[in-house]
Amino acid sequence: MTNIITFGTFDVFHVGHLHILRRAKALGGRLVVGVSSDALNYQKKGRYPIYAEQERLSIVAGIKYVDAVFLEESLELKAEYIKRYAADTLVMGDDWQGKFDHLCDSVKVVYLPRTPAVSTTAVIEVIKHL
Ligand code: C2G
Repeated sequence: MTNIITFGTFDVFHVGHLHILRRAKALGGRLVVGVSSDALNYQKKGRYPIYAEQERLSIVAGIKYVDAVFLEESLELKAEYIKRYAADTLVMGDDWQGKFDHLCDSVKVVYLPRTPAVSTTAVIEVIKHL
């Protein structure tokens, strides 16, 4: 059975997030999702997420394509997470194209096209202007 792993913040969960999880699951058997911690998000984006990590973990865990979730605490720990969850395929959106190619000795790395015209930033802008 294929073990697929993917990562993301999934803050203000939207249809782009749903689509990538659906397409990741469609590649094989079991889908495990690393959800970025609040601290990692602060490091990456210079702000804390809208939804706290426990809420984002619960939302992603509730998606029918997802078999298990865990907290992603560092971008540098991908190889360890891949080993821990015995993943054979790593899926990421193509905004990360090439960024994880160095892991190709331990997993098949697949970049899927992002869903166009939907983002958390766009959602925040719409709400700001209501
Ligand atoms: N995504 C997508 N289409 C969109 C928006 C996002 O396919 N319109 C995908 C991204 O490419 C990513 C996943 O949804 O694969 C999660 O996106 P984010 O929550 O923005 O995740 P990010 O902050 O990029 O964190 O270790 C990697 C990071 O944790 C990824």
